[in-house]
Amino acid sequence: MTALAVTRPAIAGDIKVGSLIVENPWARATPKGAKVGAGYLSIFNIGKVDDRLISATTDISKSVEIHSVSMTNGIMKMRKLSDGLAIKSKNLVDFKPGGYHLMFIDLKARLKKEQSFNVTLKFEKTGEIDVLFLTSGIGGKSPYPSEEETSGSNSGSQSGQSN
Ligand SMILES: [Cu+2]
Repeated sequence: MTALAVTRPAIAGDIKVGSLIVENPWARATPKGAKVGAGYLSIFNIGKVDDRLISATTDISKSVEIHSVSMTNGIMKMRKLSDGLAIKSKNLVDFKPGGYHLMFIDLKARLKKEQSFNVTLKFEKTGEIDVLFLTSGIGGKSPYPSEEETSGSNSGSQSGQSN
C-alpha cells in the first residue's frame, strides 16, 4: 500500500465512452437493515449531441432508480425520474447528496465502507457504460478529493487534450 497525501483509489478512473465522461462514482455505506442506498457521480457530455441517462443496473440491488430531490416548504422530497435524466451537450450533471442520485432499491446486502461495486449505466445515445463505485462511510462524503480541497493540484478536466 502506498500512502499518498491524496488517496485517490487507483481502481477508479474517470471513464470516457463516446462523448461522455463519468467521474467520481461513489456511494454511502448503509446501516444494518437498510433496504436502499444512494450513489453519486458526475457525468460530462463533451459532445455536440444531447444524451440521456435512461436506466442503470447493478448486482448489489434488485433495481436502480434515478432520483431527483426538490425542496418544498423546507421539506426534501425524492422523486423518481421515470424518463431518465437529460445529459445535454456541453453540460455537466452532478449527482450528489441533496440532489440527483441513483437509488439502489432492495439491497441484497448492506453497503460497507470501502467496498466497490459495479453499476451499468444505460444512455440513450452512448449505450452502456460500466462504472465502478466506491463506498464511503455512513453519511460520509465522497471518497474522492473535492476540487476545493485540492486547489493547486488541478488535474484540469477542462483543458484536456485535443483529440
Ligand atoms: Cu432517492
